Amino acid sequence: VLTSHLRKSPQTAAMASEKEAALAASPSDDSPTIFDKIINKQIPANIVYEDEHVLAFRDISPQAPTHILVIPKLRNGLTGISKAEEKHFEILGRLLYTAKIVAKQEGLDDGFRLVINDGPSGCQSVYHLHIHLLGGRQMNWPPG
Ligand code: TR5
Repeated sequence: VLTSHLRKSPQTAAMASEKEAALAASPSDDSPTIFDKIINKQIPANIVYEDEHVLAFRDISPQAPTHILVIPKLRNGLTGISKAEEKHFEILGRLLYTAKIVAKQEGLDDGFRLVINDGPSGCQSVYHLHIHLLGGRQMNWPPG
């Protein structure tokens, strides 16, 4: 009874587990991630866009009606945006441009949000650079 008011709503619980996953992930780890298995088609994903350089697929735990991850096929040291160097200029441009193409493909004509989480404080849980494309609902500001 005492704790009933402290029970987590499904949304709060999801946020907590995402944060837990982020804090459990190791930022310095350069080993393969789950995204390599998606790129190599070793595990299934709902792919919405693919070309030679970029892959976009639906997030397994969507935080909006449309929630897609846009990733480079070749990580090339880009475990996160904080690791970006000049050699990544081209792929960074491709990722942003692809996010726009996919937003259009998804019919997000009224607006959308792109997010890059970085490091534990940024709530990053997978250390292979990815842009979150979120849309299909009204976003709020500031983000949590
Ligand atoms: O927290 P950050 O910004 O690192 O984002 C990682 C995202 O990857 C989260 O939104 C997860 O929900 C998502 N994710 C994690 C897995 C996964 C996925 N999206 C699609 N398919 C997935 N598989 C098969 N396995 C995951 N562990």
